[in-house]
Amino acid sequence: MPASRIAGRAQDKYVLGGTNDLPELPGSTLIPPNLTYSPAEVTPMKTDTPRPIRLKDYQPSEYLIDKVDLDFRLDPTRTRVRARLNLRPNPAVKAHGPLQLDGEQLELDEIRLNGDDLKLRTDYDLTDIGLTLKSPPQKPFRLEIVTYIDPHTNKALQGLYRSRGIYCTQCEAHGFRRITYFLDRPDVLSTYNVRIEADAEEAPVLLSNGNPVERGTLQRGKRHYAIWHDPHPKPCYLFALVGGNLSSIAASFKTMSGRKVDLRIYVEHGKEKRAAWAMDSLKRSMRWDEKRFGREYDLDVFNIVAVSDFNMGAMENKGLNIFNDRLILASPETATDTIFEAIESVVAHEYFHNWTGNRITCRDWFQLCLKEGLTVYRDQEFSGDERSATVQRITDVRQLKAHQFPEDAGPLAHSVRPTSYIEINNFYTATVYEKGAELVRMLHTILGEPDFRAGMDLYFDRHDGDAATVEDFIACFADASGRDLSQFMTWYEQAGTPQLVCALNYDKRNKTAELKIEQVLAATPGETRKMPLHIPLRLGLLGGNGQDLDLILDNGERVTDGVIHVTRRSETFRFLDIPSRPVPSLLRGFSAPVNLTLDIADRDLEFLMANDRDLFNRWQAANTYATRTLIHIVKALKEGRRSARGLAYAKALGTTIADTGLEPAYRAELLKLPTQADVAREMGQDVDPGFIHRAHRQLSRLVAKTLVDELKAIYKEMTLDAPFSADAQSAGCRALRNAVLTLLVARGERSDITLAARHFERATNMTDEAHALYLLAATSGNARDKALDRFFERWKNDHLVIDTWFAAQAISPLPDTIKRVHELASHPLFCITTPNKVRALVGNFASLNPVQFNRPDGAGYAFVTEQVLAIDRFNPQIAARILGAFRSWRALEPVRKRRARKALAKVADTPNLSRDVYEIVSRMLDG
Ligand code: 0A1
Ligand code: ZN
Repeated sequence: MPASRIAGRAQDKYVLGGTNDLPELPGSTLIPPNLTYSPAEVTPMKTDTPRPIRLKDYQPSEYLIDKVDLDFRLDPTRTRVRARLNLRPNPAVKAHGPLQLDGEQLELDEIRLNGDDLKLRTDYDLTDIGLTLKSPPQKPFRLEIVTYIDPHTNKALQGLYRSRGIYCTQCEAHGFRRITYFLDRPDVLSTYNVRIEADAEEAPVLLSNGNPVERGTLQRGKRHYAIWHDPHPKPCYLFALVGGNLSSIAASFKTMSGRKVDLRIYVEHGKEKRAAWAMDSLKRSMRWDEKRFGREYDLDVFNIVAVSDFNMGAMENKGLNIFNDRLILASPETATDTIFEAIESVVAHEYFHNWTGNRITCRDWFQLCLKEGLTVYRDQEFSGDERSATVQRITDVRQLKAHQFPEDAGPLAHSVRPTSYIEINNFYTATVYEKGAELVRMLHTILGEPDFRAGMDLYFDRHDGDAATVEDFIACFADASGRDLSQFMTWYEQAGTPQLVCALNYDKRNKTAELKIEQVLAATPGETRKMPLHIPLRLGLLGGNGQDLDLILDNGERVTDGVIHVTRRSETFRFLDIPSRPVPSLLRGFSAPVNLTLDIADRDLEFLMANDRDLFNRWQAANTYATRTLIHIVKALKEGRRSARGLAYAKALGTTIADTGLEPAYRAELLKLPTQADVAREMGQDVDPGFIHRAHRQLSRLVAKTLVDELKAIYKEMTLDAPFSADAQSAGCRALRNAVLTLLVARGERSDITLAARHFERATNMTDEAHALYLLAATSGNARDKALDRFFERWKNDHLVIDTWFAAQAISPLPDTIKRVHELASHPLFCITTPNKVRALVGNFASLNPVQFNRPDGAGYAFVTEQVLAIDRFNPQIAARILGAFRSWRALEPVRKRRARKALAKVADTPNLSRDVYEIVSRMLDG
């Protein structure tokens, strides 16, 4: 399994991490201390069956908080938080009842209203989910609340917690309620003043959102404080605080209007050099947003902090982004090219949120795609501009299909804008992020660049400072372009991947080609009736010598930009003046997130692989051909036959990759066969991962044997002497060489293993080293053990790099992997409370090792569910996410399906599940 499959997983880029840490706690299934303490006067809520929250029940807040003053006294186990809130009844709401503030895991110490102490039960009530002020004043008032919190015990990593001694916060979506009692909802926007006081030695760096105002020392330098002011009203999920002993690198940026912004990235001492690429990426992102979207940065400083314990990839807190350190720290020796790319795109993503998410935020959490889909679209465009747009599109589509398509086809399917949830943390999904981005991309395709840009400008203008909805967003494009986008809204409301069934018929006599298109919209959980969608279909018809024919419809219209608009369930487009039978190139650039069905002959795919001027579709033709071949081999294996298929595909592939006019990164994409998961997804039912694995090996070997001379020549040609550079060109050469190595190792000759071992030994960068390690870890024999031992010895003191060692063993298809993952779960460097470690071992095993996770004996399922239940006791968000690996269980063949159901049922029957795991497992079993 190539390294890129590990690190570049789509939504994981933003929402996951993947590497980490010297352990804070040794051992695997060590359960950290119980986190839920109930302060004496709290009435526990009855929370047996969690209740869903529904979009249709949205009501604006009855009260608003205009100004927030926070005063923190940092202490590892007893941090004191004093909040002074300026509240008022919301004039947009008629009736104002009691004030219900959210609050969890808090110890209330003081509460005053306009300076007067309040009395429990007389003036307010307290439960373990909040505080209710019984009769708040019906005019502006001040509330002062003092709470105590325990950052050290907080292993849920929401609210204020400690990561390797650094105090940090994570407030999206509901972390702020673990800091103080508050209206923890995104449509309550406030300005913040924050004072942080701490021990000067323990936390010399004290950061919060906005601009620095003041610093000072106390107790003769033993303690100190910092004051920050954020002038931009924001919801509390964007609040952040960091305190700790950190080092930093600095740079500055001059904005388009000439303002100077101080940029700083904070990292562990000794890691400063590894932050250079992130800083470079930040500066390029800032410039790009000015040029492409006219968006300028709006504070005097922009800070980024890298921490080791983080549930997701990174977080866009206003002026103070907090990152999983895996997505900041990179040097050629320690990080793969995939990580370099991920850093570039996630740094950009978080920065772009400043406008799409922060200046304009979401009215409620159902609108999550408003900020996430749009921001992913923006970061994909940035990466495409910085690198090869075609290769970027190929990798984005691969990821979409690998993660979002299975989600949309299984029990966890939901619309891009969901209508109900039990736990919002379960909705940071590929559907909201990646499909959300595809919807914005389709808007661009439908409207064209000028109208799309006008719509974006209008959105920024009209909604700056607002908490907006998807309707608000779409209205801007409708208003700016004069187009009716009402049908387009269905994309946000309807789950499931549409199937686009196409057939092309050529009429020789009339010289016309007729394209029949049908939208098939299968039912998804809770949604049986589906409406037809507006699908922009970019296409070309290729003439005999490979040129694109003019597309003239029978109404006389010329299809100028190659896009036709499918809006009905069933539709026919007739093209005139087609001289001979054309070869269709449909869904160019993947113009819509649909499954295309087209009865196309192998020879036409070969023709497209050689001639399509749309390079995305040239790759797609190769991919379709490979998938088709693999499925054929799987079927033959199931029937106990040998399939002779594959040679024609291998030869066509040889011809295409011989075109040295194509850039190396693109040729690398061509050489990567569809993954086993791709094949499983395409098969859709009665999936037997064992047969798929065998078919995959068979085809890889055939391709390698057929093209061995060409592959060896490419390997040699791509072995560069030049010093390392992270640029796209050099990374492309490494990717091509590594893709070749993958195939050669699949050939399985002793000399190929020796080549991989040499690749490993001589590697001068982590891209090559990790790639060879993954390949060797999947083989049996001495070379494997030697490489794993060498890697361990070299990197055991680097908490990020060592995760590759865990991952390589977790994804090895060898039968003893199950035993090994059990052992590794007790390894001294494994730490169950560190999300990157859990992802490296358990997450990768569950989602990137189809044969061993889906062992027919059920041992893979048992390992994962045991880990999930252990993790659920302290970090429900991570537990639920790992459990998501079961999302396609219903598509499995009967034996495995039974085992998977049993494993899930065992989880469902466990008492005291978190809301997170409860929701995922119930949907998985019901849907
Ligand atoms: N908004 C972040 C992702 C994120 C979401 C939730 C988190 O904690 C529950 C943390 C980060 C992004 O899109 O980058
Ligand atoms: Zn985001």
